Amino acid sequence: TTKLSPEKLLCQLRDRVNVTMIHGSDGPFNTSEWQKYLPEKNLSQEVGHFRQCAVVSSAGALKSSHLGPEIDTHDAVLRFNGAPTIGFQSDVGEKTTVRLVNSQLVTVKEQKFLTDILYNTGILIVWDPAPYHAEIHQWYRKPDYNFFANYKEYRTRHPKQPFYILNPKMQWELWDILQENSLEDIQPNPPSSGMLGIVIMMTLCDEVNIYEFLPSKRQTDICHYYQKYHDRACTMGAYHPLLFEKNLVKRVNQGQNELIYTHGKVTLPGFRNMHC
Ligand code: NCC
Repeated sequence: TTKLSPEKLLCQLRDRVNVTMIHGSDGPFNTSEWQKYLPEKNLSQEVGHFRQCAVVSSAGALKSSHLGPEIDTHDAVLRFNGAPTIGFQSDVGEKTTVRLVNSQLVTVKEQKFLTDILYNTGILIVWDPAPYHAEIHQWYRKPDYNFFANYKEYRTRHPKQPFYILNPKMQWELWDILQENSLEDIQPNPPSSGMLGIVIMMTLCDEVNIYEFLPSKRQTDICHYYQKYHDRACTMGAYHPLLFEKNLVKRVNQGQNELIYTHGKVTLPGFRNMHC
């Protein structure tokens, strides 16, 4: 493999990763039953387009970062899964524009997805690990977590809150690019929510600042900024090819390297700002 320039790599991401949400016209969702639940507007019709966006990882290294005010200056902020803002504003900010959640969180009862008010702010997007390049019908019959019933229940309870299902083909289009640009064979599991969220925001924003995805000097074994749980795999990856995701993001970073160390901050261009 020859090493692509950062510009070429960014163009590959733009041109090969189709970021789309399931729409009522996509079989097997093109039934009258599903029309009641899926949002009518597509994501970019719903939100328009943003100038500067922030993606906030859930890493323990955000603790005591004091990055909250900087994060809140962005036009839109993406957060993941159950990552809270209340009680952590000074480190992670208080704005939530989009929240990307995995299907396990939506499905497993203990996670309280249906009842925790944390999820009632912003636009929700759920994704589920699909088999490698599976056809959408095949995935629909056998999702990794069967989140469809809880998706419908949430939509019934909060019909006004936009809530999308990420088209599962995106994860493997992205995975192929990760694999092609890595020297080793990477595990055949989909990218983390973090990496998916970064690419989603690149479609909506002129510029994307990512916080504590590449760890700063505050790097720690503490998994999340909001929990006491210790596990190095949270930062390095086990199931998800997290290390390879981070290497790729490092390669295309347009910000100063020093800002990775001090702020855990990386800057990527939005797709519309790229000349391929
Ligand atoms: O932990 P998680 O991820 O919710 O974190 C969101 C994203 O932040 C980045 N991250 C997180 C912690 C850390 N120390 N370093 C990081 O870089 C990663 O990019 C990560 O994707 C997920 O990706 O959906 C994940 O979800 C959790 C868990 O399901 C949810 O938090 C809901 O409880 C997974 N953990 C477990 O299943 C135990 C995690 O593997 C991946």
